[in-house]
Amino acid sequence: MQVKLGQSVLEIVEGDLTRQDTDALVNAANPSLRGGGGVDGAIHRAGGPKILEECLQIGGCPTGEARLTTGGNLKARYVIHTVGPVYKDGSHGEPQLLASCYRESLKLASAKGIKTVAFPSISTGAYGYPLKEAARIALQTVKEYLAQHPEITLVRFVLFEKTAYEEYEEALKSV
Ligand code: AR6
Repeated sequence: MQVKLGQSVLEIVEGDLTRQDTDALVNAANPSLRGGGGVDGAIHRAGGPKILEECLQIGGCPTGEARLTTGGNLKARYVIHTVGPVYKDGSHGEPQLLASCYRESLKLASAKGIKTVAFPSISTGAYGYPLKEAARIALQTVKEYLAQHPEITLVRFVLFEKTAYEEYEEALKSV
């Protein structure tokens, strides 16, 4: 499913993030930037040791912020590592921090001349963010950014599971 927002495209697909051919992939990392499971593990496995080397040089990333490395062996030239919030009950700044992940990732992309970006569903795996709410925040935040930043021509959400795709589809209809 795809929507046109001004000159940019916002789309959702079901699939594996690591296989995308966008200029950049966004990683759902943790503050250490030392790798982990889920998307993070998949990106480091597919991208090879160069990405971890660069991450260790950077040294870490606070929740809600983003850092850039090259894409190693991935098709994507860059990986933008962002750290989503661990979900407690929604009243510990989680919505603001999650929105910040998407915004800060796109700001890095704009600054680096990256035009096409693929995101996973940040925080909805190991970090436990409820999918419906996370989907709404993700799509709303990206939509607002694209309205102001036509230099980003494509944002693609790559959902690993059918249930996640369906939640994003519902959310995309309403944002
Ligand atoms: N492509 C697209 N989506 C994927 C893939 C993939 N290859 N693999 C998993 N997902 P998670 P988080 C989905 O746990 O919740 C790591 O250990 C998955 O189904 O990867 O932000 C980090 O190091 C889920 O919907 O990220 C951190 O410690 C979504 O991606 C922690 O997990 C996010 O799940 C971050 O947790």
